[in-house]
Amino acid sequence: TMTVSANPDAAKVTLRSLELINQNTTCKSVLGVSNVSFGLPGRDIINAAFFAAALSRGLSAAILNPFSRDMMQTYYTHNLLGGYDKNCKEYLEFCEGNLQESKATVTAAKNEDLQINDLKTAIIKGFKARSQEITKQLLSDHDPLSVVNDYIIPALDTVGKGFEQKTVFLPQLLMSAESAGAAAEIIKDKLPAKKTDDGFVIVLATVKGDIHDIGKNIVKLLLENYGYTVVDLGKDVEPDVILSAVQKYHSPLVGLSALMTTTVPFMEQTLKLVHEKAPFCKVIVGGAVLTPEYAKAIGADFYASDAMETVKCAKSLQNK
Ligand code: B1M
Repeated sequence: TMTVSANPDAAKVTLRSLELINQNTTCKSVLGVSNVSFGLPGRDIINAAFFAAALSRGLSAAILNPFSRDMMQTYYTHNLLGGYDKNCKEYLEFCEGNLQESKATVTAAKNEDLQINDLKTAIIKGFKARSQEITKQLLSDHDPLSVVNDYIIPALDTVGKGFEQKTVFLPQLLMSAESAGAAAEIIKDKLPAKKTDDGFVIVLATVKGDIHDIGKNIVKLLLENYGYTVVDLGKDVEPDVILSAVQKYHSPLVGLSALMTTTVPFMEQTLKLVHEKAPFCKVIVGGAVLTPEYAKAIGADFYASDAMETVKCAKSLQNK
């Protein structure tokens, strides 16, 4: 490219050339980006804008200063916006200041998952396959519920705190959630559902507006392992859908899960609807956001702090 300080059309010609090469050939391109700003002040500003324009016209490779924050910012943002950066991983690492190092460091980081032997760390880092492998190992000498309580929940609590403090971002939260879900899948195989057909059907749902379902799924897992038939309505479930299921199965117990302050009102709404239209059914509530006092205040019949509490509650109700 020629410098715009000498020719106002210089950048335009280069960009148009890139566009034509990209559209009409399979040929790759390489560009010495900074020539464009020769002779002007604030060169990084011009270079970064030109680089972004060139990338969007199909530039394959660039010669640039990798220590320029503006240039690398443009590079990672382009990959992010172009959909080349899965889970926004490289962008987030760049923002944390980790990615300005050599390629060797990046490669080492990519192999990092293999060196992690602790389930909590694997979940926090969002290494799904590694989380599953470590869970399998843990289950050889740990009780499945202790894996949930001592590793999975603390890992998610750490990520949740980071999210609140803005040191962890949504794509990372999602990766951790996926890793935790994958670990729970392994536990599911260790806690197979036992079938007892006594008509005691428990309906479970995460309430309207709420998509957090890891906790509810663990509750389901344990209830089934204790022989209960569970009808799982999933997440973000409307109150009337929950009521219909309760009526359909003449269920003596419905379990509602909510994890956000914004969705607890829907829990209350569902609870009232069930009490009014299906008085034979007791309501048990749970989820990190709830306290026993709050559960009582919204009129729940039972509160469960964890999955085992739910089983205990179902047993006491069944034995009445
Ligand atoms: Co989000 N999220 N999240 N999240 N998330 C929380 C809940 C939050 C506290 C994080 C934070 O800011 N610290 C915060 C809520 C703040 C608030 O309202 N007070 C939050 C937010 C804000 C959000 C979004 C709005 C973020 C955004 O988009 N900007 C968004 C919400 C979208 C929506 O729901 N509409 C969102 C999204 C997500 C992910 C999708 C990334 C993912 C969920 C994936 C999934 O569930 N499939 C996620 C996660 C993983 C979390 C945290 C980190 C972990 C939740 C979890 O799974 N815990 C969470 C922070 C935290 O809780 N520390 C957070 C582990 C699970 C086993 O525990 O669910 O409590 P828990 O279940 C326990 C017990 O509570 C009990 O038994 C279980 C097993 O022991 N239990 C029951 C639960 N339900 C029960 C029902 C019962 C009985 C017992 O009935 C029978």
